[in-house]
Amino acid sequence: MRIKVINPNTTSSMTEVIAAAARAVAAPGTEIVAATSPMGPASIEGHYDEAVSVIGLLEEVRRGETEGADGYVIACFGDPGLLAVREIARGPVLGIAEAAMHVASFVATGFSIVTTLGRTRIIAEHLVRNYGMEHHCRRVRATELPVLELENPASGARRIITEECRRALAEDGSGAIVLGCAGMADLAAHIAREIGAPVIDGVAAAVKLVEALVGLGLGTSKTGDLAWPLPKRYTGPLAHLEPFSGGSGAS
Ligand code: 5HY
Repeated sequence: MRIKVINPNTTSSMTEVIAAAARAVAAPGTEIVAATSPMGPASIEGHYDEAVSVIGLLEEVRRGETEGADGYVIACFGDPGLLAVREIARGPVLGIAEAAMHVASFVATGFSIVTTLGRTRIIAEHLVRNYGMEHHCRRVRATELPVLELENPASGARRIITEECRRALAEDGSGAIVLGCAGMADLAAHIAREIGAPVIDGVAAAVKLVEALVGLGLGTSKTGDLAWPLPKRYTGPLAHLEPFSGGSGAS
């Protein structure tokens, strides 16, 4: 099977971290196609960044539909454009936040999310409610680390995130940690060893869940709100994103 893992920001070095985490858990026979959004923000750290990032993401999914992708992973913790992507995809589509929260709820009654900037905390809190995870998510914590500082060795990111995870276990009554950024994908194993509790990276979790869904022969339902977008005229610089009248969003 072929799983397309898309980084909705435009920072290719971050896509490399994401791709390595995805390939590390992919089953034999699963091909990981990693893609960086061709346009938009270098990092996603708020509602505006998220909104603009969706266009590049949709471009990559439309391309994936012509490349025979069997499933998709949206590798950004805000799960930007999740439902829009599901409308134009045949195969299953998972956001890393959704995947990580569900996996965490399988291994602990309560989990904490440790994310980057405080201003993005609300985005994670909205997703907790959207996914019905209020009974499991004990707290969303921020480290005030900008997304792109995660890959800067001088930022102390690994130490700062590890200490915040340790505090979460001690103070939130949580039994597991969900890492709140795709750029943290390479830290999960180290932090789990350090704090002695499950640490869930959403990229890895989403890859395994997409594999499971494809293995079950399941794709995105085309009955109801996730049916193909209705054909209509699109104008201006986004005219090429016009829904394809034959059904799929792929032209
Ligand atoms: C992410 N931003 O996973 C989110 C994390 C965040 O560019 N990739 C980003 O801080 O919301």
